[in-house]
Amino acid sequence: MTLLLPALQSPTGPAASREAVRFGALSLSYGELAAASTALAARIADAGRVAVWATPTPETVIAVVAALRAGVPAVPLNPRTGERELAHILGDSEPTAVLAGPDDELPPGLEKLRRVTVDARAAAVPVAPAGSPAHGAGAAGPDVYETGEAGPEDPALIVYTSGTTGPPKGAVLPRRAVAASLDALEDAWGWTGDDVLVHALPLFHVHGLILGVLGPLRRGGSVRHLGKFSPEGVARELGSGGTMLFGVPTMYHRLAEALDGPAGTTERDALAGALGGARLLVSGSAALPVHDHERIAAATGRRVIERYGMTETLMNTGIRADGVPRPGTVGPPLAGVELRLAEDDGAVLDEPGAIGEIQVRGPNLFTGYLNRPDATAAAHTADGWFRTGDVGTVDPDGYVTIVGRKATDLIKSGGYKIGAGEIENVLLAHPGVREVAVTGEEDPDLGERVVAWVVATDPESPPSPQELADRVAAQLAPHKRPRTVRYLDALPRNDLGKIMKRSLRA
Ligand code: MCA
Ligand code: AMP
Repeated sequence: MTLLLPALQSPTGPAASREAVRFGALSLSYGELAAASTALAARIADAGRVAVWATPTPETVIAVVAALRAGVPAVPLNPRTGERELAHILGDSEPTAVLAGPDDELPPGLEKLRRVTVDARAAAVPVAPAGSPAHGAGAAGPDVYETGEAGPEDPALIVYTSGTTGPPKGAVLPRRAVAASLDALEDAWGWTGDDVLVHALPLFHVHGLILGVLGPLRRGGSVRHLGKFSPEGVARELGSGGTMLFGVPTMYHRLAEALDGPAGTTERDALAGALGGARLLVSGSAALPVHDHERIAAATGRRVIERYGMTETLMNTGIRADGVPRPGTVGPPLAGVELRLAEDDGAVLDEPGAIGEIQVRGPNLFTGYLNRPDATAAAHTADGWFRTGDVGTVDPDGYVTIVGRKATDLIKSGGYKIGAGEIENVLLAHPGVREVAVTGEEDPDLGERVVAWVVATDPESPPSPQELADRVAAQLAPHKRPRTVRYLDALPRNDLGKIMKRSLRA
């Protein structure tokens, strides 16, 4: 079969000494990453399925690459996942081992698993000259892993994603989808091994892990991860060799804010210069407001381009590097992706200007939700198209604009998808909460912010916003915590007793 990561197969000479990943002061060459992942692949070859404690570190890169090269499906875990969500993910995906760094403190839920320690410091040895049998270049050996054990339909990764109700579902992403989506982006963006990608995205979602790490590695290029997002970090890395920046709209909003200061301050000018000098600034995971598009273009002379994806589909559309950037749109379908609009009753819409649900088909799609044939079936039409739940229009030249989303119970905050139902379930379990409804409210920084509307058991002493936020952070994840709590005497309900969330928002 075609290799997922050919540049890591048996790199020698200059290909082996090329930088693959850099996290702060720690850098791994292709030779070092090949050697470390080959050694780790051997240790997990019989693991069945592995969990990866996906901190923003080179250890996560080694772990995921090793799993891919061994043909072992990997489940990336958000290291901040709370108790309840972690228990669900482990129970559902049943990994036999967890791959983690030497200093990671793992929560009790993971103690039952075999711990496999990944140490990037031990991997980052000087690269030996070409032909030498020692470290780096030579140590990977000839075609030891990724040699046909795993086929294109075999799962590469299982990535958990929230729905409107219930706990997150594991999207099973086959090797074929990862390869197809990354190659479509190569075509759209002229993405090559000479590119140096800069980002600060978490490594447990598609954006940061598949696009942000496997993307550069598939091309034989490099990625520099900032560890934590900051405009200074972006300026530093783009100003010293970075060619592309990937981020969520919240990050671009923060860059736009940093650029808003008066010209002439050193930091602001360094940032404007670094962004202006990049080959490609790409935003995704949520809509980037036109105002932020314009502020960045005005300050840097460079346009941010958007691409539209989803955990289940990987990338669907994108503005091409050689295309016309049009703020507010997400560009035409990528190579190999079929896209159509449909009505609620399934009727396909093809008249100009029609608004409908975006449905997609192509080699970029997942194979299904783990252990959830019901949910997998519900997400597809009878004729095999995936229902994204996003509502959009298609211009005559094929450019897609997303105008909304079918489900009101999904919130996109900071680029994270969050289900209202999962938060409501956690808050309802608090003895001080009698009733609760969770909604998303517009937020200039996060896009949407999680808001909890609470009817307290004892209105005289309701649980504090902090207490409720902490509870959600501890049970689910910090990014799901309500940022605003509003107290009510009763929730608005219709005649059938259903909570009317739209009137709450109004
Ligand atoms: C605050 N914190 C808490 C609490 N309150 N921790 C525990 N309990 C609490 N009550 C901590 C947080 O852990 C964090 O710690 C710090 O306070 C700030 O957290 P937060 O407010 O959540 O951070 P933020 O500033 O709002 O983060 C903005 C962000 C982030 C950096 C833009 O939202 C982000 O990384 N988003 C990326 C999401 C993403 O990659 N989505 C892709 C999925 P500390 O200070 O130590 O950090 S979509 C996808 O993959 C599809 C395919 C696509 O199209 O891309
Ligand atoms: P997730 O389920 O976390 O993978 O998020 C996927 C969702 O993010 C999509 O269904 C869209 O609603 C949204 N999304 C991703 N990229 C964009 C974009 N460029 N513009 C608007 N929404 C986007």
